[in-house]
Amino acid sequence: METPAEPRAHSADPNLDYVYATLDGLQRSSPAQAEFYQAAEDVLASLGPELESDTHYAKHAIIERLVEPERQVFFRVAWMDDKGQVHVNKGYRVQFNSALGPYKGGLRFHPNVTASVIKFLGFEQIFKNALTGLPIGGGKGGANFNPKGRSDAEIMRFCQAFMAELHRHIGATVDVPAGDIGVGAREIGYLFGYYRRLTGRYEGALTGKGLAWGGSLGRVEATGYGCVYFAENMLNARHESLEGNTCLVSGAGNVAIHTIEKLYQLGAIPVTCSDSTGTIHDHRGVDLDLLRTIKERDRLPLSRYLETHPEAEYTPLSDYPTDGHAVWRYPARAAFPCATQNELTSGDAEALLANGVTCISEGANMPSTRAAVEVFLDAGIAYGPAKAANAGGVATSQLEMQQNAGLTQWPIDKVDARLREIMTDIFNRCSATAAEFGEPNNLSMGANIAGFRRVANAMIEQGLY
Ligand code: NDP
Ligand code: 2IT
Repeated sequence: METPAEPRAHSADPNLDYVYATLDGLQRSSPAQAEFYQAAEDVLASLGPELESDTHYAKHAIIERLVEPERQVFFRVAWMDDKGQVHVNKGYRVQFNSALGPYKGGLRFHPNVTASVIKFLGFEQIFKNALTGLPIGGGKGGANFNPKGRSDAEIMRFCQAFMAELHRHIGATVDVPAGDIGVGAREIGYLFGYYRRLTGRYEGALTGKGLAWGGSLGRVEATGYGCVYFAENMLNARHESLEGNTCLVSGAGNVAIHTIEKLYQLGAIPVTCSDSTGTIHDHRGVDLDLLRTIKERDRLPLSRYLETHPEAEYTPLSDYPTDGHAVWRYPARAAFPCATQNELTSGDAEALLANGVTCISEGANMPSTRAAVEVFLDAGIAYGPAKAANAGGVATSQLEMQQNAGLTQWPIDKVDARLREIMTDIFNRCSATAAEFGEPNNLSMGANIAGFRRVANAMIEQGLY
């Protein structure tokens, strides 16, 4: 995998000196946090034109305050497996910024979780949540726990041990976690059950809940559907559409599955999916029912797909040991990275362009390396950065919070209509902001500046805290 670009110590733009001085400071105070540094550099390096037009941000030390989480909780999670063996994992909740509302963001259970990974996700979440236009701050949490191969009873004991500490720090108007990699409906159920037991409160302290106990219709689908709605917005602005077009999707989890489902509904043909073991290419279109059986019901590796469809192509992950991933090496019109961070390198980006891709909509968080993003922006294709394109999940989580606060449940049509509306608003916000600076196609810059403005102004208006 490509490593993040080395930071530039100085730049030709004097407004970026403030930015790079902050990034240098960050590298000294938070060494060895490559993912966090990458996310911070992506946002901060876009801010030059905004800092030039509005100089009061420096006086308020907004950049320095934004990169420092308001609070970080690191805790031990000790739990017992089915054989009576005790295990210890590291638990995290980073409460990054609450200027716009209660901290909001998912929990990730994956063995590669570190403080850096949680901080990058929490930092991204601040701007993503701001872009939704809804009253939610930014946070993220998780653990370096590997759920693979664990029984339901082990997952339950782990979730209970995790919540034994987390419950002190969350609440419906304080901090509202949800799912992310390795945390789906099953885990949210165990976490919510234990939160209730510990606090005695039946309240919306988590989102992604079951439909019978406070969940919102449409939340499970929202990130994937929203990511496709965002692509549709980008293409419509270019007088194009997804209908009839071949699409590449990576991942085989919640976001990938619902991206594939919505692509089919809109008449597109998704031909790939991938997991941590390899990639499937099925030129007639991915068999969605089979994918769900293998990954959602049975939790098995994707190679099982070949047992039903031996004519599909399977490439093990190990076939791409250095720069790139098989999933990005097929002809298509649009691509939807929906697995994990830095899964799409500059080599992949070049291959996508060469194979006819003109639209990228990021379902995963920070799936493209900085070098890959440069390739997309230089080519002028429709590029929807994660913090805009995958905001439909957290936006629908906020709709769940609204329903919980009103002790009600909305019909699916209402939730889906709101989701479509929110994704269009985000697209319009990003492109209008980018247009202010003469680069209407640069949605990355538009997303970063639009998100930054909303948070920064709220921080200034609320005084020093
Ligand atoms: P899931 O756990 O449901 O699925 C994750 C998928 O990505 C799995 O197919 C998994 O493979 C694969 N994957 C995970 N880590 C790696 C890795 N290191 N290398 C290769 N493949 C990997 O998670 P989600 O679908 O919820 O999340 C996917 C992405 O979307 C993440 O970046 C997440 O942050 C982002 N996201 C999720 C939202 C949500 O609402 N769930 C909202 C916004 C963004 P395997 O099955 O082998 O483990
Ligand atoms: O990255 C994300 O936006 C999520 N994992 C969803 C967060 C949420 O609170 O719904």
